[in-house]
Amino acid sequence: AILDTCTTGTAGVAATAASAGPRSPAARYDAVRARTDALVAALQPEDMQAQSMPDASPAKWHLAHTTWFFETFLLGPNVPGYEVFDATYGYLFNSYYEAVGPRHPRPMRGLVTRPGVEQVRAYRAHVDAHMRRFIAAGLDAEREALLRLGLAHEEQHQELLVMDVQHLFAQSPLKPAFDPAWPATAAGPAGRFRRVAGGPVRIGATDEPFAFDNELPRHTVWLEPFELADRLVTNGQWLAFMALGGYRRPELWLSDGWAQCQAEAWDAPAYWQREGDTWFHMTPGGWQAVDPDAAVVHVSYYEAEAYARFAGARLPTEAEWEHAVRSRHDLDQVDDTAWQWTASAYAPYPGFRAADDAVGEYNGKFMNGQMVLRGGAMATPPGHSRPSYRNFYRPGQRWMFAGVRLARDLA
Ligand code: AVJ
Ligand code: FE
Repeated sequence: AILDTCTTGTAGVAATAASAGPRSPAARYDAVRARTDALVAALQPEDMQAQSMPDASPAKWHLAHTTWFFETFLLGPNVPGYEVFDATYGYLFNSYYEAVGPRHPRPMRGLVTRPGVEQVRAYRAHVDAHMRRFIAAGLDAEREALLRLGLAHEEQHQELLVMDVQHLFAQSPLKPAFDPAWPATAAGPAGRFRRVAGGPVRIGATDEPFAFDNELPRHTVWLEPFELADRLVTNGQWLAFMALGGYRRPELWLSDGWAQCQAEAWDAPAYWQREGDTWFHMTPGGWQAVDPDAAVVHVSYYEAEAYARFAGARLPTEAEWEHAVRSRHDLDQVDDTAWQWTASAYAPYPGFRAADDAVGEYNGKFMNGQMVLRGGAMATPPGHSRPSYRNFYRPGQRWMFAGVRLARDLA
């Protein structure tokens, strides 16, 4: 049995969109930075140091890396005479930008015990002071766009931080809660299929104040009419899949998926563990009984795809998903509980060209071997996502908040 959960608590994290809205650049900057600080306020320094797997990063690294992004792409090139806070931080906190220089190997981030959390906080304060001065001096359109990128970037890391702390805490026998006040996943009846008209449809970012480069160019896609579920697949439906041998029937699975299912002995979504007759799972709210009426979370693309076949359905393409959400307002937006796997490989839109500079490495170089997820999750900062938003992960990954919305061809 699991010991009493111990709790940390991040209640009070702003529930309003921090980077979006009509507010001034200075106010948006402060709101995003403050939201990160609030997210980690209840963590202990030791919680912020450990790295539980190569895909995850220590919370301390997230705090420093997001700060490094502003220092490297905003302050360095634009503030004459700006001196970096510490000359070693470029090596430590560059994530993947080849154009910026070499970096510490990702799987070893948890071994970097210095700088400590207090020094990283000082780094944040230093960069914040310079960023506030830089923003106050006035931004042209290009710098304003870079600022929006930096803020959207930090928001992405806010969600990654929740994912990574959850994964870390799941390794502990104490199963601590990232936030004991984390809202329970919305429960409800199983979804129904809704008909969506096909035809030539426009896909991609419209006139939002900010979109990532991978959401452009906006372009036309031809869709046959189809059906899309108005809710995500629930835990109860997933339990039926498990009971009927879903994890033991190779005919339901893609070959690569079946290989990973076997190699890692999958028999349930990530974080699920049976105690007697009851399934429990790790959530940001701690160790909880699985609610059959809540959306299933922490399944890989391979599992989602196998489930769809089991259910006599399929996953929607990303264009179907976006068109449906733009045209059918009865699709349940509450289901932003979990990102939704699509059948679409993460690839450039027609005419996409990444910028030539280091910032061009942000999304474009990852357009290979990954699948697109649409929607948003409970850990996604409010206002961060949009109908054209393209999240992406490798098909076997499942520590992110990923669930399933089914589609169907018309009979
Ligand atoms: C879009 C979530 C897959 O985790 O690498 C963070 C977000 N990009 N820093 C990732 C991201 C640059 C990205 N994902
Ligand atoms: Fe990053």
